[in-house]
Amino acid sequence: MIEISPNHPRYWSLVIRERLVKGFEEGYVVPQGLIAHGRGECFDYLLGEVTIPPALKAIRAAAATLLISKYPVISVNGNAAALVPGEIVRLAKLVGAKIEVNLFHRTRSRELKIVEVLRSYGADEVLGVEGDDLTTIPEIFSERRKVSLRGIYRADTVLVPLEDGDRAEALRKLGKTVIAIDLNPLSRTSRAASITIVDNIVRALPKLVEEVESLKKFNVNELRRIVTEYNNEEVLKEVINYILDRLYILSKELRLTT
Ligand code: PTJ
Repeated sequence: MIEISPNHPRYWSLVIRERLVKGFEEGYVVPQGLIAHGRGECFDYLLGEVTIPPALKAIRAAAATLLISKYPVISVNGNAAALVPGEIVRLAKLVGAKIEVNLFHRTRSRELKIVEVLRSYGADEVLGVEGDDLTTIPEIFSERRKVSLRGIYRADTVLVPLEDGDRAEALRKLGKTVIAIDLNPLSRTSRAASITIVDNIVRALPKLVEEVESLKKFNVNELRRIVTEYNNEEVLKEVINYILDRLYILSKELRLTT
């Protein structure tokens, strides 16, 4: 790992990259995960690298959904394990969710390393690893189809940070509520999910934890109302309009520095 000065104008962005590179060097982030992060960074630039108001709406709906779910599961891949392991464990404990490793590029060695990372942050149990009772969801056309009978298979709500497309659609078809975190508001995952948080996972997960903590005092009817009033299509349109407005303003203000 390189030493990054906190005075560097892109300090946080570089720190986040280093977390992924460390995960890659330790063998649980795939090279494709580094490419996926680059795509995410590009969208994050368009958002201004902040959590925008439509994302806050989605975070609130996601928190309420997790609190009223009977069997929530948090799905974890290599990038999520590298970027937000502590927040995943904290959120799981707060809402009583199971944590399941579910990989697109599945290998036994990666699974075990991700379990080890999550355990080092306090996870008691991590599902989805070979040896656990796994089954297959035939509607999913990738290694992600292997899921735990005590996890994603049984879940009423699945949180899927950093997806790759077909799974969100398949999980919806199976009647599950899908909460996605994806910086790309145009992705298939974003459009297929029940609730899409268009934000960087490193900002979204701590905010989701905070929101769960503050909504915990709400009763079930109040939480249900937050969920029913939420409209994902509208929120995705708001995100796109936010980006359009921002680009329009930037196009007027742009000055080249010398
Ligand atoms: O660990 P594995 O084997 O399960 O593989 C994980 C990757 C990420 C390689 C796999 O899921 C994949 O190929 O994903 P995609 O199809 O590249 O999709 C990743 C999505 O996440 C893209 O829409 C990115 O814009 C978005 N993204 C990338 N980094 C972040 C992000 N969204 C939120 N926060 C990020 N930090």
